[in-house]
Amino acid sequence: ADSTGPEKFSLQEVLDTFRVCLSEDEHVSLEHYVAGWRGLVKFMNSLGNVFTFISKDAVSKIQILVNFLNGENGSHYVTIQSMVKYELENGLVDVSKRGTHPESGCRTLLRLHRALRWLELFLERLRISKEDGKTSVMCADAYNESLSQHHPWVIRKAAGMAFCVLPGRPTFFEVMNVGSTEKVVEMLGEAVPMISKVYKITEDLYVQNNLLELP
Ligand code: 1Q0
Repeated sequence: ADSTGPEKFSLQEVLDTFRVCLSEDEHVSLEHYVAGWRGLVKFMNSLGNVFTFISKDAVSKIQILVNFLNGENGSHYVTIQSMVKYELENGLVDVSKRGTHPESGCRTLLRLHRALRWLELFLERLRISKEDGKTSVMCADAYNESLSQHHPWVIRKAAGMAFCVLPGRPTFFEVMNVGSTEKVVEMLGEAVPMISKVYKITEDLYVQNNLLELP
């Protein structure tokens, strides 16, 4: 099935994608990582038009990575580990300032990686929230603690406005399409550690290769 289609979002599906993206030896499959993001974008789009400015950027980053995957050097892009090795060894990354490789796989993935940290923090807040918890506050707190540090003022401002119109916790849980509140909470309890594992492996890889500040 086309994962960008309008069919109903299911958190379970996204969860499964992030699960299979990790191999036993802790390699992260780029194809599945990207598929996980597609699922998240689908979720965002089902929340309404206000969020398309956010999902648009994610979509274009996903597309850049898909193009590498399907390109003539696709075999080097099977895992994020092989991508990093290949791009660095072949001088395909603008390391300190933008130059001839403004859209390397490494810098593109870094943007999604930073957003994944936001997601991890947000989902954990959602998991432990009470019935009357405000998603806008959870979302903003998670953002301020992570992704916002990489965004200029204008984007922080726009993100802040988007958070204000986020639907409430009940709608949110409903769109996840998992079932009762208890079920959602249970599923989040599975999702968060998994996402955080993928995050940690990527983070370690980027630290080792000194890639956390790619322009
Ligand atoms: C549901 C509410 C979503 C709130 C998302 C928080 C992020 C808000 C800020 C995003 C602004 C994006 C505008 C563009 C930013 C770029 O400048 C920036 C840097 O890229 P570059 O090329 O200029 O260096 N791009 C990024 O930082 C990438 C940001 C991608 C954000 C994608 C967030 C999509 C998240 C969707 C998941 C929502 C699902 C929540 C619950 C799911 C339950 C399983």
